[in-house]
Amino acid sequence: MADFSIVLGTRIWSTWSMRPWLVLHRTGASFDETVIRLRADDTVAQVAAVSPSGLVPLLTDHRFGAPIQVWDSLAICEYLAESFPEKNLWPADRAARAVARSVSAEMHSGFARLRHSLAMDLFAEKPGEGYGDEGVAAQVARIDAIFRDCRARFGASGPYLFGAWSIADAMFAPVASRFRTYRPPLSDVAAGYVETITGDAGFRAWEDAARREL
Ligand SMILES: N[C@@H](CCC(=O)N[C@@H](CS)C(=O)NCC(=O)O)C(=O)O
Repeated sequence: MADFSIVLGTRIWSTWSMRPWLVLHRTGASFDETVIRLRADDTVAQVAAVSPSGLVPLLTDHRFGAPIQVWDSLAICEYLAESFPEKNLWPADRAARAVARSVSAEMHSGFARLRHSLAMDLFAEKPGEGYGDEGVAAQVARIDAIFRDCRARFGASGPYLFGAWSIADAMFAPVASRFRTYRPPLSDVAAGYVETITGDAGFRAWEDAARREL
């Protein structure tokens, strides 16, 4: 048996699945995965049968005898950071880590209008759609400001928000996908960061697996 198993939702749509999957993939740990089809007649029943929260993703750690279950995307990311300290899944520097946790939590709990109007649709091209909806431009501007601020203050050592890849990049990967699909106006820094994330090996591995699901 693999060390971990993870239950995901349909890859082209499930932003909450993509985030912890990218982190798990980055650890190099062995894992099995199950994908539940979202937006189907039996989705609610299928998810309820396996997940305490009635939502995916769900991670199970099989390394310690009795299986340890972790649900909710950010909790899974934190659990993996704790499990693999040598992978530096959060930035090593305290000040950078504080900001990385803050922007990750801000992503996790916020941006409802962007999530609704610019829903992830991994391979779609819908330039201009949704940007005019109420509140979307302001949320795009806030994310652009996060990208510019993190890259300027912490990004000198590499192409990611905090230089080296971190959980913060996984948290914003679905946003990069949305920006590629809907093409809202972005600063050069934000547009460059979107290219970095959508060209990343982990992101491409997610896309390859998504193609096999279609
Ligand atoms: N706060 C949760 C949100 C999880 C969530 O909303 N998952 C959706 C799929 S992306 C789900 O399970 N939906 C169940 C359904 O559609 O019945 C997290 O961060 O993991």
